[in-house]
Amino acid sequence: MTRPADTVSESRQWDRLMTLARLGAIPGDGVNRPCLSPLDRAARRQVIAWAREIGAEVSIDDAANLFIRRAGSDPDAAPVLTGSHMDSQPEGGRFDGIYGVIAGLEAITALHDAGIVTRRPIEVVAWTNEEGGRFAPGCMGSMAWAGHTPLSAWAAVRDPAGITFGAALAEHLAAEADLPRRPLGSRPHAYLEAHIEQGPMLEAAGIDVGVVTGIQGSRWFSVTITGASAHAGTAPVGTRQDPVQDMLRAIAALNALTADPTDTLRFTVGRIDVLPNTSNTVASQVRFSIDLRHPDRAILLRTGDAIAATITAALKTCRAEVQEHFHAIPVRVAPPVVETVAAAAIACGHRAMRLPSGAFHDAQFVVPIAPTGMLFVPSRAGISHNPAEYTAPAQLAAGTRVLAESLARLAS
Ligand code: HGY
Ligand code: MN
Ligand code: MN
Repeated sequence: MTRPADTVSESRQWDRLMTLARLGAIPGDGVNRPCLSPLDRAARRQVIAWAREIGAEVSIDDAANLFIRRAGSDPDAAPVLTGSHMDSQPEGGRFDGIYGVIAGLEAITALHDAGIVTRRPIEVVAWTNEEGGRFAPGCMGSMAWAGHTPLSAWAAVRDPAGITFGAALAEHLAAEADLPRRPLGSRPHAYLEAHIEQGPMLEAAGIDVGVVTGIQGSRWFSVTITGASAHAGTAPVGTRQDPVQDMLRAIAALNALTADPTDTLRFTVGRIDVLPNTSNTVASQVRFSIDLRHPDRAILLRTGDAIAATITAALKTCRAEVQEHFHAIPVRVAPPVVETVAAAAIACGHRAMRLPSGAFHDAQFVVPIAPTGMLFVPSRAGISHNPAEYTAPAQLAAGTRVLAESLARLAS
């Protein structure tokens, strides 16, 4: 009897990933494909075309989450959901997110080719704006779908060009008005997301498939420090209200707050905007981002809740405003899905290891809705959010074979 894994095609999957990598290609084999952009829509149209080749139904919801549904023998059964995201970081790689969507498509294509009809329908989802690179925060599509945060909460969020999320979403939904619309939110039987590890553990262990046991928590803050612009030549340093200098004091204090000899806590300032951003004017205002992560909820809460006071105490001449705009608590992955993936890996003849996820994922927001799991494939040198991100075709195919086997088990 043909097993789902037998008809997974390494070359078809690789060719599809490379076709999509050309939509937003940047030097160094990277990709810049912002969410809700014309490039994002072109990539979605290509995936829709591939989906329709096997008779899958396509639909979108009010958050523009894209769903590809392969029918099961019981149309009323709750579907098994898989997928990931198609948007990338501004200097992203060819595999972050898109691998999970293409792997899900490859898995249902393999089932189609094998003539296997599962009892439950299987749906492949492409979540809107997982990265948060264009519109912060990330995971807007999955948070709206899960009822975690209403879409309206982000309508006024602006991208670097000043376009609001609300306007970009409206434009996108108009461009995809030909696609059937489905209600926002559903209750799948289970959710399983395939993703690159974005870390070094699988490669270091020489193992091809990771069974994710948990996803650490992430909190994003936006800090605005306001001073007073002044002439760089005439304003005495002693009388300045210079937000750049106070930002340095604040970041030094935050480094002390987040210092961790075990190197478990993650504190990152990745974005700094200076106004008016000219060399001969003392800045009037500085805005910077904070990305804080930890697997332990208590530590994440305690450290994150101390950020505002730490900044205020560090400032000398300016005032600060701190806003939290992303709060993803650490989650453990459901044992039934973990066990299914571990058993599927054995059935496919692949060694698997259990490991936590340092990156956040849409799966984090599906956890309260349905039994949720993730499987990882290795990242070369652990590199991600970087054009050099790479996973070999055979490793991607190994992950997809385990995904196909897992989905078939969950859907039967
Ligand atoms: O930032 C993250 O953890 C994810 O890769 N977007
Ligand atoms: Mn990702
Ligand atoms: Mn990412």
